[in-house]
Amino acid sequence: DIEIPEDHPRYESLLTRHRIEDGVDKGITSRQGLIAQGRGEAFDYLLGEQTIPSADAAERAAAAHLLLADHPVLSVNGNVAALVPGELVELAEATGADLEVNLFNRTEERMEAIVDHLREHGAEEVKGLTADGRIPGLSHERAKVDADGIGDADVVLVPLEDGDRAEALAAMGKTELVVDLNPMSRSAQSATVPIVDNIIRAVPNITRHARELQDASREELQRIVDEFDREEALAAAERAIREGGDE
Ligand code: PTJ
Repeated sequence: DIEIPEDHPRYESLLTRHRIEDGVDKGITSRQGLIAQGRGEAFDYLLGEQTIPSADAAERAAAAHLLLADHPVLSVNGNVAALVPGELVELAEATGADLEVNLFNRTEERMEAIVDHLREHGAEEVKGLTADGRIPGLSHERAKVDADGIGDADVVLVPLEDGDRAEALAAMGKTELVVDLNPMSRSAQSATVPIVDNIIRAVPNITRHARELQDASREELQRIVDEFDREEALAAAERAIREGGDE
């Protein structure tokens, strides 16, 4: 492991980058994942590497959606598995959601490496290997899901998703919670709840909100869901990026 001094001004960013490199070495993250990470870092830098208030509101709305759902699923790709494996297991526990590995560049080796990695971080059941369901409108490999996982879900958290798949999932009528640092990406634009924040800050913050809302009534959760304004959240994020970190 490399040593990064904790007082380094960009400590978090360097640690994140190292986790992605490690993910590639372990066969978890794809090489394209490195490019995706670089793109994300640029937006995060412009946001001031912080959770802006509209992102916090989106994370609270996402927590409310997950708690209200009949069958919530957290979709895991190679970047997310490298960056926040333990944090995803905690979010799944806090909301009763399933974890499903779902890859854009699907290979059996990487599927299995990610399932093992999540188990090492405390996950019990991890879906995705059965692949007996399909997302309509996508080419074969990219369409594969578990019929009793994402196939059956009413609410799906899809972090760092490719735009085509985000749109195809939305077209299936699923409530999509998207984490993406680029508010102009098609994924963020097609989301029910676009969360413009780094996945390493977003997932723990959704969990914190979910724990806080554990005893909330369905009416209260529904009110949080209804009050969230996706257009305003996207506009606020774009303003923050253009104006340098402040909404
Ligand atoms: O592991 P696989 O095969 O499923 O592939 C995963 C990647 C991410 C390679 C694949 O989904 C892909 O190519 O995604 P894109 O089209 O590059 O989109 C990734 C989006 O996530 C971009 O808009 C980035 O800005 C954003 N992003 C990258 N890193 C982060 C991020 N958003 C939040 N947190 C990050 N750490």
